[in-house]
Amino acid sequence: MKRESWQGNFSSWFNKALREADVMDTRYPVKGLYVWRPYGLRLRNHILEIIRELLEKSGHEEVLFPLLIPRDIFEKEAEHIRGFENEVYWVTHGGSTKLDIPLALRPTSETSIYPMLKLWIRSHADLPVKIYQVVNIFRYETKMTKPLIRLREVTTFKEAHTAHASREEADKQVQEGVRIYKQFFDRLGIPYVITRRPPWDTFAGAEYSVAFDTLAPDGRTLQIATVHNLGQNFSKVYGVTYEDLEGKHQHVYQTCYGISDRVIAAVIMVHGDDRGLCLPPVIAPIQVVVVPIPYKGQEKEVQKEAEEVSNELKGGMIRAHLDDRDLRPGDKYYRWERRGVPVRVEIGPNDIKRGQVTLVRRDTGERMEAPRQNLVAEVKKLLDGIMRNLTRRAKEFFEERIHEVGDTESATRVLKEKGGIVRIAWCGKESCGLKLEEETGADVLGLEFEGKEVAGKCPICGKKTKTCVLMAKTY
Ligand code: P5A
Ligand code: ZN
Repeated sequence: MKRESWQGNFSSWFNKALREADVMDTRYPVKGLYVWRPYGLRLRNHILEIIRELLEKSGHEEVLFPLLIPRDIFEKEAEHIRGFENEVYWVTHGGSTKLDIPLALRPTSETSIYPMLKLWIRSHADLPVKIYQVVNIFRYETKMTKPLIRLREVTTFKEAHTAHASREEADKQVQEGVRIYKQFFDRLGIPYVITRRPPWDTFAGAEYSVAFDTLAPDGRTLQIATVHNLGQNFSKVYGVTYEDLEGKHQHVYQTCYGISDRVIAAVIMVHGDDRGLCLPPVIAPIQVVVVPIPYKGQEKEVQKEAEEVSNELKGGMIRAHLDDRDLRPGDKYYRWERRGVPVRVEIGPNDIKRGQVTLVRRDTGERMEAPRQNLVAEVKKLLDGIMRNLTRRAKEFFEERIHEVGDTESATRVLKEKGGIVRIAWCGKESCGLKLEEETGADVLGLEFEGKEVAGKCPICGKKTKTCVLMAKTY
């Protein structure tokens, strides 16, 4: 399937794709807030199932904290509040009564969770704590808002928070967080780079931040996950301590990591094409749509066969849907294509006569005939093949857009002409990093998390260096 308009004007492609697939309604009358429609919400929930599974499997327990945070508690950690003060919505009144202490709508939950951790953690035996929640958060974003990508109400904020007895354990936890997100994005076929963010782009209150970025079709990067090492910054402020083996009170070491609706945006934009969504079978709300092609006089027979096929697929644990509405088959094809359903099964009188069905792949448009017997196994094989193809196609697109460059001029040119990500030497000095950004008009994503050492020269100061940064135009 063609990917021309997909690449040409990403913003308009994205909005149209969301609308035509009934994922979201963007007409809600508050800026930065959008409505999930049933099909979109099912897609969202399938994605959540995967991250929940990965978190539970690695020992994280789900919790649920309140939305409101009292101002005095919210404002305790100085760096954190500095990072968020311009983004917080405040509740100041209950009815017409002014509240004694204004309440913040959480922009993230460190400051609501950690005072409670203080109460929960007593001794070293209570550690580590590994919890997560899936909640909405509010951020008064001032950059242009965009459905799923830059929201003022993030509706799908999955945040994990952990507490440990030592710095080493917290460092290890960062690695586990990274591993979990790798598995998550691999399952969705989303390609990524992982970088350690530079100091000026570290999460407010963290010692360091590791981030995942993927690529939009227009060549800009989108940050889709972050993992932060908080050190003892928060535990000191909120008094989160444990008694060690010698009976001494120590502050815990903490990490937190989060993803948002942006991963849903990533699934949609990374795999889509000119006909709209093209969903990975693992998370497609409907994996197979069955469309009867009735001919005069044989409507009953065709309908019966289509019902049987649909039920058989469902019995085989495939998310099948029978579309037997009174519409022309062509209209149905169109509609299910926009919604990204991976496989369409067509059943007409000829198929019945020959003991077969016709299968059509959403990703390639290919039509094929399959024997009616063993249909479940055949369709499962096809769904696996589609998943592999989507993953391969996305990876290819991504890797073609990572460029090695030697100086800021070629960085600027390559980013302008080809988009994507450039890898460029950097001595590690903040002033050189900021200068790199200034001279290229792009952002430093950071040092590659598991990057190889190179022999290079910082293009700003000329100093020899073994490290590279990744840079890109970002969303
Ligand atoms: C980690 C979880 C945090 O808030 N606290 C708990 C830490 N990190 S973060 O980087 O600020 O956010 C985590 C991820 O959420 C996405 N994100 C957003 N998505 C949509 N709209 C927004 N306004 C928005 N802000 C952040 C990013 O993917 C980010 O990496
Ligand atoms: Zn330098």
